[in-house]
Amino acid sequence: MEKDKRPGFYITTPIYYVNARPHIGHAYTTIVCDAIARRKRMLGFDTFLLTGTDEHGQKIERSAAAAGKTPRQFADEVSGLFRGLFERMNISNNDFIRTTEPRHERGVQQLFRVLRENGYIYKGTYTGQYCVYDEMYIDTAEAGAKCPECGRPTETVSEENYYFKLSAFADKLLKYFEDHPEFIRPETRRNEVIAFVRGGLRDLSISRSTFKWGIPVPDDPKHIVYVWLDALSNYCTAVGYGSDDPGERKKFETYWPADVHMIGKEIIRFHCVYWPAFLMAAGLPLPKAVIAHGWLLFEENKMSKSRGNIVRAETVIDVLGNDALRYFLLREIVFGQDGSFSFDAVVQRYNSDLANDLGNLASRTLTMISRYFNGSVPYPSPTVAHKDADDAIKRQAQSVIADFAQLFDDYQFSRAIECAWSLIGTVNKYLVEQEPWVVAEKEGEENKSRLATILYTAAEALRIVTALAHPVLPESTAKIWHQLGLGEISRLDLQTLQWGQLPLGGKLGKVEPVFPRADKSAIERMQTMEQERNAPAPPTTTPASSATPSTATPSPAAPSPVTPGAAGAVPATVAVATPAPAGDGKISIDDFLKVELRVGQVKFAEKVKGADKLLRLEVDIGTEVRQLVAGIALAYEPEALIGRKVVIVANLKPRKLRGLESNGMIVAASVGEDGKPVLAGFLEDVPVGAKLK
Ligand code: ME8
Repeated sequence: MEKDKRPGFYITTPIYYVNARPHIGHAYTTIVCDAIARRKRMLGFDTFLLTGTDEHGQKIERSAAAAGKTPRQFADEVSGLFRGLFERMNISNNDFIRTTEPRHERGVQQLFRVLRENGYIYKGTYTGQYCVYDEMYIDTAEAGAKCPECGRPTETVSEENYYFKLSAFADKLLKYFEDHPEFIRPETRRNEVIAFVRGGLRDLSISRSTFKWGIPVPDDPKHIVYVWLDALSNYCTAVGYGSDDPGERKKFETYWPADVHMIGKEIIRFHCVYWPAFLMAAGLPLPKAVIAHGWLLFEENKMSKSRGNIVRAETVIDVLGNDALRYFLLREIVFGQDGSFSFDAVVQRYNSDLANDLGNLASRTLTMISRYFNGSVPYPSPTVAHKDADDAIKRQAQSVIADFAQLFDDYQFSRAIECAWSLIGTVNKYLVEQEPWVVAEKEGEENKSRLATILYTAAEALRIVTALAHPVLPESTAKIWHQLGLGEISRLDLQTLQWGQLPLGGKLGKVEPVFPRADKSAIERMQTMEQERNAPAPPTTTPASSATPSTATPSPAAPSPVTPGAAGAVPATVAVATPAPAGDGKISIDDFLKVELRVGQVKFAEKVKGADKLLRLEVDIGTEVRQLVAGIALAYEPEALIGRKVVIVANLKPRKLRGLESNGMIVAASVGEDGKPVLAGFLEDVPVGAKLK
């Protein structure tokens, strides 16, 4: 086979932990990489997009145990959820690596051997703190200290380990950062990493010996390889590192070093200090860039499985489609910074930018060409019916092609999209001003020519915007491309894109609306889907603990392949018992006392219209009567609740559900396979308003 002459481009997402199911944060990084990869392919690069799952380590071992599964069963299930989601999202990854695959395990052992042979590994004893949640050694912390990254309690470990001579790399790393200013982006992260390295590097323990779920250290299988050395190696093992197969070796030569490792900002140290040091020690080239983006926030906090404030990508996709989610994340979030996610904002963006701007431009332009020119792209008139306004569109389109490229390739996705949409705005305005529908009513050749010019101009601008937006909106732009009569959009060569390539006389495809408007109910539908998916609690996790009513602290170790504990995500429905927090599973009494639990009495109860699982309750809590919306309708008839004493979490922020304000949570156990809620109560009589402590 002849060698592929195209330039290569290798981009990676982080590999995601399988301790809980995917959420929009994971979808975000993956979508960003997918959009970049699609554009690179359209520019003629031999592009390789890698994603996958990180399946070893103490966190996963514990999560699996809590779910009553073997680590492998557990990892298979959750990894399958990630893979399934990415397929559904139409992610164009070339491979999906799992760290439990033999090809990866072989590669990690190979790397370990090379590091040892090169003299960078020695045996020692680590006694110090470890954060299981971050899978990170905190060797500066005292016993009992909290993790400086996540605030969870660290655990003291004392074990014989293999150490990596990280301290030998401080100067080399600093020199590398200086010589390659483009290695870490954005600049703020680069400065952070430089400051960290300047502060001094200690040798790093790279094996564990007190648990089993990992890759055995070669020639010393009592030890397993530290999960971050294991995980980071995926970027090499996925493209053939450690394989004897000539085809795989060739692949490694072709794609390594990676062009971009895309990550969230919280894992920058692993990627910009440990990983380059491992690679230097192994004599392998370093990736060309590590790009750290900000966090998606939901209700002002980082969206994370441990907080329980997650939103699933499927919810948005079910209601508005893949492209709506992609568009929102790339347009609304300023890449590199933290940005808020809300259902209202997604629907607003969808309606204004997709349904209104792009959707309108496509449907009115193509419908008029169908109506007035029998569905064939009309010939613009170069002379008689030509106006300055037409030239202005052409000029803007040419500069948008250049500006979009510059902004997008500089990771300024939001500005790149804004730039393309400025052309849509201009053309929509042009149509309003040129009034082709009025021109069409007039007799004579000149008017016919004028109409042809206007519609050609609009269609050509539409073609250009569609081509540029394809990496962002792969599904809908493919439809518009077909409607323009242009066939498969993926075959387009973006490098040669310019004004004037729309074939004259070309026959349009069937014209259909691409972005049906979303009405207000879309927001409610998404909110309800999230609530219903969250509450009741997951049945498959810890049946033993689910019998005990609790205040539903979402657990960092919440090991559910289904959903972490409900209440963190839906503070207004029903508090259900969830597994204990990670670490040593303890919270302080002060933490507990922050939760105000009170006895309340149900005064009124009714079903919430259109929501099978929700009841609206009015509950007397001694000082006032509160309205609550609770997800208990499948387990309790409203009438049966009136007069009943219940336990309420009284100091939660109010929240709207189905348009109703909910002021607090009702406490229930989650029982059985389907997590049926069972309300907490008392055997003795208790006064309304009494506090629980
Ligand atoms: O850290 N906003 O896996 P992980 C934006 N296995 N991005 C988010 C996000 C949020 N709220 N939440 C998650 C790990 N992400 C390791 C990585 S790589 C060799 C090993 C995205 O499951 C973001 O990319 O905790 C973040 O870095 C990654 O998911 C963390 O996923």
